[in-house]
Amino acid sequence: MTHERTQVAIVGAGPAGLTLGQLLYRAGIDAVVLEDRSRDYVEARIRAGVLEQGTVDLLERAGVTERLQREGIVHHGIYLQFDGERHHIPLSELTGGRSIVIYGQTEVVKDLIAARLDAGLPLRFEVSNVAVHGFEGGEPFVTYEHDGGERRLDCDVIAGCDGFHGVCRPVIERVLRTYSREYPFGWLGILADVAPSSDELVYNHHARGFALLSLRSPTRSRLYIQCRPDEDIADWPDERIWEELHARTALDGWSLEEGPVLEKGVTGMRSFVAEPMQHGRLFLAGDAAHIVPPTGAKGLNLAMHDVRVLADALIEWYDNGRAGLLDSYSADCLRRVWRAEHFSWWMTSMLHRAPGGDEFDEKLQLSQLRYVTTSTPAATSLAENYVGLEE
Ligand code: FAS
Ligand code: PHB
Repeated sequence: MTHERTQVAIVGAGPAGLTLGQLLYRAGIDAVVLEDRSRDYVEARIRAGVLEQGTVDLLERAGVTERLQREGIVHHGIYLQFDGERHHIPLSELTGGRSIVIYGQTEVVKDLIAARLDAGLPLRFEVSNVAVHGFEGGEPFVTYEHDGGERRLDCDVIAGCDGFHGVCRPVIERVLRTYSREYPFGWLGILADVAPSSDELVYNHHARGFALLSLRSPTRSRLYIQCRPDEDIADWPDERIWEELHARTALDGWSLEEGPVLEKGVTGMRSFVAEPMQHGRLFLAGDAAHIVPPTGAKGLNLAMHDVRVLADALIEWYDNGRAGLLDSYSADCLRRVWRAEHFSWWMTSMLHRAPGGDEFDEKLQLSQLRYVTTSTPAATSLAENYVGLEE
């Protein structure tokens, strides 16, 4: 078994792990990033598309926004559509100028990987049998296999950035309290080679189910429809998907443009939080600690907030020997986690047709939608959560 030492061992090369590695590097703190999938696999995963300004600012601090500044699309509002009407929520007007940036998580990950490899920093893909040890006794280390050999990585701290299905949260299961809600529906998402048919995102409430019109670039659309969580994508030929999208987004005087479907998939939906997000020298960040339904566009942005808090805490610890921010890491993250959990649940409940829901449910949803689109205080509440609450 080969031995190696670093300051911070980062498990997972998703946006959380990669951004943490970059922030630590720029602060002169060594880290090793371990990823069990291949680079191609990680870079091909299509996930989030909406970046809060805080996320863009953090990526700027990480030094990886050269392409984002060129290709990112700034949006100042979204639409809510229901009862045959499309209403604009002027996000920037309601939040003193804050906006969102449309830039795929896939692109964020590609930029972070390129930056790390260009700097010659350790990022190991296709590792296996990762296990974390010693984090309760102050001498943490990670064991794993790579290139056919067994490895041991000694460190001061382990950052569990390995997502919902990773290995870091399970090892502290006994000290965790978890909170979760499974939703009786999921999203079927497509990436289509066609210009978006609307200038900003459109969240559609419809009797047949929710639909979302989003985008990835001026020539590439990202669209979703609510579906059963166990939907078999093989049952959804492109024609059926477009038919459902037309039905759920129809609006007088407007039409949805179709195009070649480049990618399609079904993702389930859950709300989940594990408390606390730290134990000894193990710190959980991102989806390893919490999951939100994507309706509020919070998952990626929440992961980035965790990583900012953790990076600042580690820098304080290494530079000044003070552990205060590390000790309060979990509490400092969970305030924002629960705000995002509530907002994501609220957006999801307002816009999706729950199987078995009745007319009373629908009337409540329509009342909420009408209130949010006609009351400035109500619209402001949605807007400030959507663009990301200021620290
Ligand atoms: P990730 O899951 O992104 O990264 C964890 C990394 O750890 C992965 O690369 C994984 O391969 C690796 N890993 C796992 N186990 C490991 C092990 N044992 N050893 C080493 N590495 C290991 N959010 C939005 O805001 N909007 C959306 O539309 C949206 N859509 C989504 C669709 C899907 C299908 C999914 C699953 C999530 C979606 N999300 C969305 C949420 C998503 O963007 C996450 O919030 C974001 O990826 C969180 O980043 P990380 O915490 O880095 O976790
Ligand atoms: C996306 O573009 O993938 C997207 C946008 C907004 C959401 C969820 C997903 O709420």
